[in-house]
Amino acid sequence: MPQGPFSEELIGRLKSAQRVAALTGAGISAESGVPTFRGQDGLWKRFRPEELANFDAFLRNPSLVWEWYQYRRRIIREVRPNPGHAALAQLEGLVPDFAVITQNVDGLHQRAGSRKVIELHGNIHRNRCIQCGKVVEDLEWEGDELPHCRCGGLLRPDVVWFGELLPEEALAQAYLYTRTSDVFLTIGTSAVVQPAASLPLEAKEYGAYVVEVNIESTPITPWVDEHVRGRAGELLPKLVEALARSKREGR
Ligand code: BJW
Ligand code: ZN
Repeated sequence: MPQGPFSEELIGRLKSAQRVAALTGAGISAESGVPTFRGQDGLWKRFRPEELANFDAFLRNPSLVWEWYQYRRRIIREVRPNPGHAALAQLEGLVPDFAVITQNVDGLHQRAGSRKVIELHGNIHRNRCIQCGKVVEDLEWEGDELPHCRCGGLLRPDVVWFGELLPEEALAQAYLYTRTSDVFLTIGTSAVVQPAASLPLEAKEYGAYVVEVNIESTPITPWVDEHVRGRAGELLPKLVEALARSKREGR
């Protein structure tokens, strides 16, 4: 009989796994108070993320896009990692090789103690020059003037917008973990933004046991091995506890 919301099958597979990966999306940070992109929560001043998170929108109206990022940075600076982030940090200590592959730019996995974090969409705390590419961290900027690089180029957040390539090294690491993991968790993502959305399906093709944790169904729900419905911050600590207990009891 399953002890809690996750199957015995999953606990058994996690116990014998050599490598495990967890793909995370905005849903895992929702319980920290970071708004998600889509759904009810997803609108900022009536703009959809697709209208702001692209280079053309930035060139057309850099002030608007900067305002959106400064608004989000303020939120992220004030929130804390939640029990969902903490559980994944603990999971890293319970399996031989574990990586978080995150679409989030908020840095909350690192703040919760996860060490192997693959950031697919960059990091909101960094900026880069659109002219020379120089990376500028921890920019203290609140003024009316847009922030510029020493070379005169406009600075932009060092994140990945629609139509842009994902960072090569991060993507390579993500595919490595996707193709070699015994268990693949997909947590709090709507699974609509490519190429991240196709990683769980690719993991399955390569033989992983794929488990989705989400408060609702997504386009990949019919294809996963196990869909566990609910909040990541409530479910993931239960998963870690069940695995730790099973390891203690040597079952
Ligand atoms: C909970 C919860 C709780 C809530 N517990 N769950 C192939 C086919 C079609 C299109 C494309 C394709 N390949 C590429 C594209 C184009 C495009 C794309 O995918 N478009 C689709 C939307 C159609 N992709 C790209 O452009 C990517 N680049 C690329 O592929 O380059 C190659 C290329 C270039 C040119 C042409 C073709 C190919 C880049 C994508 C970059 C995405 N960037 C953003 C912004 C990042 C910076 C920032 O943060 O500002 O990334 S957009 C935004 O969406 C952000 C997120 O990381 C990403 C995903 O969102 P996520 O995390 O899933 O959040 P939500 O809000 O959608 O969902 C939250 C979920 O949580 C929900 O399911 C809730 O139910 C759940 N939830 N509370 C558990 N407590
Ligand atoms: Zn520059």
